[in-house]
Amino acid sequence: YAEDGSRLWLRYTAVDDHTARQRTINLQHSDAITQLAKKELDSYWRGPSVSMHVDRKAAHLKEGYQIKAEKGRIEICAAAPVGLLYGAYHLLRLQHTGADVHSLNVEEIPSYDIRMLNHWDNLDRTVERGYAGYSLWRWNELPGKLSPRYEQYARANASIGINATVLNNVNASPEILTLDYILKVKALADIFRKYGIRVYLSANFSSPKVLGGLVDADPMRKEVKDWWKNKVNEIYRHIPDFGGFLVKANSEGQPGPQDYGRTHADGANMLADALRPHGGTVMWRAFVYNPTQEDRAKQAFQEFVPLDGDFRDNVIIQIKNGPIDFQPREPFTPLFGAMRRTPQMVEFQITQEYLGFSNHLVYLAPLFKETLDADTYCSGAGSTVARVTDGSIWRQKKTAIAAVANIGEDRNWTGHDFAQANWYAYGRLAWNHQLSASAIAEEWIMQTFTDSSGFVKPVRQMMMDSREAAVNYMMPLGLHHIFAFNHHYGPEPWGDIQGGRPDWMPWYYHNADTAGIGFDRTTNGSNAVSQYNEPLRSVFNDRQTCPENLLLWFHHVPWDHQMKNGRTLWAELCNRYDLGVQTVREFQKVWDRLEPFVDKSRFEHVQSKLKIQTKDAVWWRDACLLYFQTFSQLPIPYELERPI
Ligand code: GCW
Repeated sequence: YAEDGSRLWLRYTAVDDHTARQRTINLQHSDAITQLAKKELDSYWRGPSVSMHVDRKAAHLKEGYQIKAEKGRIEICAAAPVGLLYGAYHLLRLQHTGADVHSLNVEEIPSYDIRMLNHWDNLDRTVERGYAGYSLWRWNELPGKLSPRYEQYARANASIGINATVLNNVNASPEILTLDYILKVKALADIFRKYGIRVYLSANFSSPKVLGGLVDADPMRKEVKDWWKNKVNEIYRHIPDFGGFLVKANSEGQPGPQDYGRTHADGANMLADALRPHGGTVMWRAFVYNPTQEDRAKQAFQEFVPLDGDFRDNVIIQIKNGPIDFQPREPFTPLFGAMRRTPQMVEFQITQEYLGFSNHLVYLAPLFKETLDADTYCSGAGSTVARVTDGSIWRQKKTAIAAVANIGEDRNWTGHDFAQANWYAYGRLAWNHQLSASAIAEEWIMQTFTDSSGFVKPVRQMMMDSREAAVNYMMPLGLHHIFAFNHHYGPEPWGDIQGGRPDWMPWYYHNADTAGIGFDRTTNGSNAVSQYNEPLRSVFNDRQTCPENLLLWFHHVPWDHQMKNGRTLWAELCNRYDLGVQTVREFQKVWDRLEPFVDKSRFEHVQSKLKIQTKDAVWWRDACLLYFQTFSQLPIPYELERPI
């Protein structure tokens, strides 16, 4: 059949009867999930016999597993059936990546309890910031007709350990909570359950008013609380393992508790109380800002830190990795580690809203790792964002991590074949945040394309270089948010004249003038540096010690400032932009040489996407440099390719 990328990284080949007779797959349980684990191994496992058992005493494994290979047999042990399923997928991954499966001694315990995808899918099947076609969820056909892709989706997620999904956009339509939709959601939940996946929903805070006809949605009023309790009970009657709610409140025009003079904690706690008897969780987002604020980067911290200790223990504050909005590079959000008595989780974005949509090859694991490994110093050195959120610094009842999905109805799920790697990498890091970006890339390539080293090595290198390349041709040295106002695809550092909102004017972020460029967030500027713990505060505050890849995030820097490599800021800016372009041109050459390793259809797909990426990189470089040059009044160095 035509290769269309639809099989993702799940390209197992079925074993023949002879192989199947050579080994057995034994179970000590017969629940649906364990049966599924057996079915996967029966169909695809070509190694020694496997026996699987659940050991309730092994509770420390959580949803993890142990795999031991001894005397020609493999044993998988887990505390729960889903651990066996994950163990089975791990074996298949090892088989596919050429590991020696005859001597294994593996223990894997997931880094986070809840490993979640957030879909920004609307009920009309458009996807906010989605670049892979319409939503997978065919609401008009549900619950009667079930697309085969629901199960394929669940299997792909289970194979990398994802166990939770929020089906609808955080800009939530209240309608999702009507009985009609609850029954549609139930149909999906029934499929996903077999794969260990729980369903969550984004809730619109005004639902009691819009759906229930109440006069308001004030979280302190009894009628409102009762409405939510009844609604939650209704959901659990149909979906007994419903996960809970994700809420975007008082942000970008969404309703919330502040509409009634209440706090985020008042709002979150009301929902948490309704969910508590059923074991449900509230993910309350910290992505809040007010367009007139002097520095948007400071606002989440300002609003949430004073509420520390006020939230119920089944509320988790969901915080974007950076303080602005999924930019190509941001420092970590200083809210991480700033609330000792409030569970926190990271929200990443897999969909490439600010990274060239599904046109640019940008491997995101290095970006994810940069945040997870960032040291907050909240409890001394080594207090990384990963450790702040995984419960190892401060205990949390449940730990979680989320990312905005890049999945749609496209045959290859994600638009760009290489964007599948970002879904994969997110899942693997949610399972184990210690894995390296490069190791994940390698296992993804081997499973998705081929294990020939002539292919794996150059492709891994290209993936590993790709995020920095995008930073270079879009926003090097700490520049941020100079995107076109509406669509966020191309450059618009000159600003959208009709846009109106001051914080959406790109010059607000880059502040270029004849003296220099960059956003002064030092103690002399917006003082956002003060939200970071020492030593970061001082390191960021001083132009000489601030990491150069964040220089213009924290400083307004003169054009003739001398960089560590001896170039002036202007020359280095030109150099970076051009380097970004040249790197993507190299990607084209690398890919062209790999034609013999790849099927025609995926080869050509990626080849044409790389053409677009190169063209866009040139566009970014030329637009930004020619615009910034009107302030710097300096020539673009002759050794670089010159804007046309
Ligand atoms: O990144 C921005 C997007 C909005 C999005 C918002 C959010 C869902 O531009 O489209 O809305 O963030 O995260 O809430």
